[in-house]
Amino acid sequence: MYSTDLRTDKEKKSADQQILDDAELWDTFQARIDNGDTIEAKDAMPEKYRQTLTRQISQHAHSEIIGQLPEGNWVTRAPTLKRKLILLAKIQDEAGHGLYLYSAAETLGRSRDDMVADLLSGKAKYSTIFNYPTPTWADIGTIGWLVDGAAIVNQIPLCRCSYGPYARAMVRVCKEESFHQRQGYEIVTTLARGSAEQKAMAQDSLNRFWWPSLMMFGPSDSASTHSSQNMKWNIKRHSNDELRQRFIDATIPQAEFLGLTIPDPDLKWNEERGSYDHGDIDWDEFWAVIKDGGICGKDRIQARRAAAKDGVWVRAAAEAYAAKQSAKEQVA
Ligand code: FAQ
Repeated sequence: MYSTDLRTDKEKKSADQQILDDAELWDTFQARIDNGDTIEAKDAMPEKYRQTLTRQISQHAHSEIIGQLPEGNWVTRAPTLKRKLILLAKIQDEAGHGLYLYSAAETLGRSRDDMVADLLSGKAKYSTIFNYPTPTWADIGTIGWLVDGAAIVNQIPLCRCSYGPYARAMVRVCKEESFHQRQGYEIVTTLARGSAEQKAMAQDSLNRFWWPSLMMFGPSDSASTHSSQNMKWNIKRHSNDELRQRFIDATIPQAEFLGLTIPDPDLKWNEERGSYDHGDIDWDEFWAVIKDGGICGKDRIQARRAAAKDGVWVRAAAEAYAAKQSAKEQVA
């Protein structure tokens, strides 16, 4: 399709040249970061900065797109017309987030087609949370409450990320995620205040999604390969464990308010730290889901491959239309 990398070929070459040759560039670049500057698409930047951002933003975009699938499972079975409309709107928002993010990543020089090809071939990562199934309606509430909740805690600091196009995309994404979180919490509240069966359904969903939601923040700091460099570059502002702890501390009172139990017997308020201590996260499960796709990984990729195939004619029509319009403009 179309690249939104805004640089001319000459500018790309000269930026690349600078990156390779100019050790001073690293110092100048770091000084700009330390000064709190925003880096824009046309600015010279170390190749590693470009690569790690392309990696993170494209994984983020893939997560938004794949993230539509667990919820899409409930569009035809939402309990009321109103719930169905809200769910459809939320899923559409996730598609929009994917598009802003692919566009932000394209400004770094990779085409959307290439990034999507990596997703469809199974090469690219996306958040492990979306490889868990959604067998009950309560899961739609829990996804909004916990998954969007975790996404907000993780993404608010990204609104101050040093790379301008990503930071700006995150501002709008976060506003929409806040609304998603509230609609999810409202569904869970309705279930928790409903019949014994409905409350049990909400509890069961919390039991299944709690630990995978904690894994959304990435591996523990000691196992995180990118954190220290990315924090130096102001891409990340906080470590994985720090954000995970923030999410846990914010979510426990919400569960208490609902009369639901967080499935962690080791949760305990730590007076000294002013924070909750929690039990061990099963990192073997996390890495296994990354490696093998867990319960739903194969289905998720299969669904995206089918959508890409079914959409060939739509993309061809859009390209033909764009070509016609541009030919018309040239004549006029
Ligand atoms: N799943 O060195 P780190 C959403 C990988 S959007 C899979 O700590 P980093 C909206 C990581 O890529 C959810 N892989 O990496 C929604 C790296 O592998 P690599 C997505 C993971 O980048 C809601 C390796 O482990 N959000 O929920 C995961 O510094 C509801 C080592 O890790 C974002 O993408 C994982 N959970 O920190 C949609 C936010 N965690 O690339 C629909 C932006 C780590 O070297 C419905 N991303 N890995 O092969 C970030 O903030 C960061 O990239 C982290 C990971 C925090 C995810």
